[in-house]
Amino acid sequence: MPQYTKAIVRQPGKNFADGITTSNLGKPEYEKALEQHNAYCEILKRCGVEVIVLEADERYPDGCFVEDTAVVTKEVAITSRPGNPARLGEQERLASVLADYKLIESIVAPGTLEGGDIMRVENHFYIGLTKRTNIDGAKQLSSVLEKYGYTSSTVSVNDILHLKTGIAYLGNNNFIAVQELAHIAQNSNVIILNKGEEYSANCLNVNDNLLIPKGFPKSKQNIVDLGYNIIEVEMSEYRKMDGGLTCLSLLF
Ligand code: CIR
Repeated sequence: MPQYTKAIVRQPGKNFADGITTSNLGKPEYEKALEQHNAYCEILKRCGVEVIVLEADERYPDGCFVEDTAVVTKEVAITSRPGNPARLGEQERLASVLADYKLIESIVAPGTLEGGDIMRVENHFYIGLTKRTNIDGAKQLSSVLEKYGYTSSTVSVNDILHLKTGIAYLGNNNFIAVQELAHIAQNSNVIILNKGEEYSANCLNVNDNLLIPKGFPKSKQNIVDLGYNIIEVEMSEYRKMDGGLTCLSLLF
């Protein structure tokens, strides 16, 4: 797994609850979201990462989900072009921060792409084709990645927001996935999620610590059994807005 030294995060704004959601879990509470965001940043620091915190931008209620705005490798940051019009523009601030650290390439119209659809497995990138990421966006990303020596392939994702809403690569050839996406990992070891625990597909390996959302005991046990060092993270307010652990940071 890549070892990370930095993370960019953006705080939720007071209008966080006005973002896009399909979850039916009720309105998130701003103060609680902020608390959970601070705790998330502290956990990243504990994992050895310097955290660059951007202030909220109230033009974008979903702006804390920074993962969707770029794909970052050792050599390059490819800024995305969000597929939901309400999020278009979020990538600009992130591009200006990333430019201090990386070469910048960009996805351009008519391509759309959100970082939540991109799953890196060693030097290969799976690109989920969803309502947010189209074929044009996938092709653009693929050709930039190829320039830097990475391979990629597309996967169709139906009825799930982003590819990584339903699958995560844990490292060491282990995946966790909802049943519908388990085929992606057919030559690997896959933990297939129990009904009701689907949200825990979105896990995050940070420098060999495995961050998992709090409240999913079966997934937790299955991951512990694989020998990972687990850190449970309270995500209740972000879950209400369809966001998971990976969405809250851009790691590099
Ligand atoms: C959205 O619908 O765009 C946000 N409410 C949630 C984005 C979550 N991001 C992610 O899964 N990478």
